Parts: sequence; structure tokens; C-alpha cells
Amino acid sequence: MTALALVITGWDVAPWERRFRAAAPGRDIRLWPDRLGNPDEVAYAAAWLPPPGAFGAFRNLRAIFSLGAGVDGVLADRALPQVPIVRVVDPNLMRRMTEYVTLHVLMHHRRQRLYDAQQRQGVWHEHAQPRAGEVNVGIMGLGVLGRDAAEVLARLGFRVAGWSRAARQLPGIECFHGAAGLDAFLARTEILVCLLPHTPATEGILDLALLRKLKRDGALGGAFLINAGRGRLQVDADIVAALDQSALAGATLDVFPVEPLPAASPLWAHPGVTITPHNSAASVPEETVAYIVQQIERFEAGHGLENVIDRASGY
Ligand code: NDP
Ligand code: OXD
Repeated sequence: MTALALVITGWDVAPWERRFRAAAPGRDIRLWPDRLGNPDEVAYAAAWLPPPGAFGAFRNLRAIFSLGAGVDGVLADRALPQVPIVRVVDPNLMRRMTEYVTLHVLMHHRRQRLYDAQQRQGVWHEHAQPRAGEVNVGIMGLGVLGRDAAEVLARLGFRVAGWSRAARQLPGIECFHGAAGLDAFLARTEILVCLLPHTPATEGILDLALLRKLKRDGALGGAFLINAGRGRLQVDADIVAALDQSALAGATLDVFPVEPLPAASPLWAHPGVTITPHNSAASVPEETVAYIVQQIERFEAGHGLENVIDRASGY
């Protein structure tokens, strides 16, 4: 009764199955929905975007492992069994996100989109370049990912602040928290990086009203948004409006309320938008499976599971 079921939609299941079989050769690996066998034998589920009700048949389930750092896709199932939900915390995933955030902060800071446009027109023209120390970056979400990105950007010399739910203290980072701290955080932020989880409290938080509160008269002469958290944090139409009204000078978006981003979305062709296909910090089977197998071994040896999410707060 210790089988592990893979409940995966939206991703190719084959590399995950191969990796679980290689990393845990003694483990009985089942595949939802067609190769489940007797569901009473399933003790663990590893899931990405599980369809609602998918875990209902697993009467002896002991834990659910999200295959990503975010758990909103798992929590979307209103009929989830009352078992611990473990999310991915992995240094490789964290560093991939920090690479992405650093790349796009620097892209906006160094005006790379402007130089790309000039290159296409054969224009040789240099623009004034502020120092990193003159530019305010603000990171929404000071968790595992937000903290690492904040530290790296601070080392590059940016003036970095962060916003979280509870009060935090991080050396060299100006920390704001809660609804009471949000406006002051936004008012000093020129490059806004969003690394929040999607929860009922954060849904749609990146709307026009919020984007209008960003600092536009700083060294960069405008405000920029980088969202690599979740698509449902943002209101796509409001981002287009913010760009068109110059509340934003540019946006990098890795995530969208509907993925893949529909062909009809005006974001695709907007000159102020840089789009990536939800790949800022992909879960790599080799790394994620090693982490989950290690968690199961810990659990079966009588130690607690790590990185269990708090269902009440949704992350
Ligand atoms: P953590 O749980 O470690 O951190 C979440 C942070 O968000 C915490 O600082 C938390 O505050 C803050 N937060 C949550 N709710 C609120 C709120 N209502 N108001 C203010 N702050 C809030 O998560 P990670 O850093 O590991 O990951 C963050 C998110 O990144 C994931 O949930 C996922 O959605 C996304 N992600 C995206 C990927 C991609 O490829 N695009 C890849 C991996 C993750 P506090 O510190 O007070 O708890
Ligand atoms: C994650 C993701 O949550 O890849 O890890 O989106």
C-alpha cells in the first residue's frame, strides 16, 4: 500500500515516469488516469494541475507532492483529501528564477529593448545610462525565490525593497509588509518584480490601480513590471492599459491567466511587452524527483515532511 501515483496534466508525463522509476526502483509507480491499478494501494501522489476530484479514489493517501513550487493548481481541487501538501523547494529552481529576474531587471535597466529596436533600424545612438544604485527595484514576495533574487540584485548595486505578508528583516533590503505597507513600497519602486503565490488574497493584485502607484519619475524615467509568479495575479487588460497610459514603460510576463497565452491576446504584439512561456524556473524531473523521493524516505523513516504548505493561507 505504498504506491506513488503521478497525476499530471499540461506536461508530458513520460519523463516524470522514467525519472521516478530510475530514482525509486523499488517503488510501485502508477499513472493517473489509465494505469492506476487498485487506488487503495496509492499512498503518495505527485501532481501538476490535477483535475478536480482526481485524488478522490485514493482512500489511503498519505501526502500530495506538488511538482512545482506553486500549489495553486493542487489547491484548486475543492475536494482535496486532508493530507499534507508538500511543495518544491530546490536550490536549482531557485537559481533559475534568480537568473530570470536578474536578466529582465537588467534588460529594462540597460534599455535593451530600445537598442534592439535601434539595431533593426540601423541606428547608432547612445542613451544616458543610470547607475544600478540610482534604481529602485521592488520584489513582491520575499519567500524562497524572492529573497534570493533580492540578495543578488542588491549585490549588483540596485536599491532593493521587498513586500511580504508578515514582517521580514533582510540585510540590505528595505522590507514592507501587509496592506498597510503596500502603497509606500509601490511609491518607491520603479522595477516591480512579482514572485507572489496565487491565493484568494493575491488574485488580480497586479491591476491598473496598483500599477499607477509605481514610481515613474525615477532614474529610468518610467516604471516596469516583471511577473514570474502566477498569471492570475495579473489583469492582462490592465497591463495593456497601463502601458498605453505610460503608467508602465515596459513589462516582462512569464505567466498568464490563461496558458498558453491565447493567440488573440493584445499582449503578443505590444511593443512594450516581453513574453516567455512560463519557463522562468521550470521543474526539471531529475531535480524534482530526487527531492520528492528524499521526502518520502524521510517520512517513512519517521521524520516529518518538509515544506508542507499552510492550506489556510494557500501557499
Ligand atoms: P514562498 O511560499 O517561499 O514565498 C511566498 C512569498 O509571498 C512570501 O514572502 C509571502 O509572505 C508572500 N505572500 C504570500 N501572500 C501574500 C500576501 N497576501 N501579501 C503579501 N505577501 C504575500 O514561495 P516561493 O518564493 O517559493 O514561490 C513564489 C511563487 O513563485 C510560487 O507560489 C509560484 O506561484 C511562483 N513560481 C513560478 C515559477 C515560474 O516558472 N513562473 C516557478 C516557481 C515558482 P510571507 O513571507 O509573509 O509568508
Ligand atoms: C512552479 C512553476 O510553481 O513552475 O514551480 O510554475
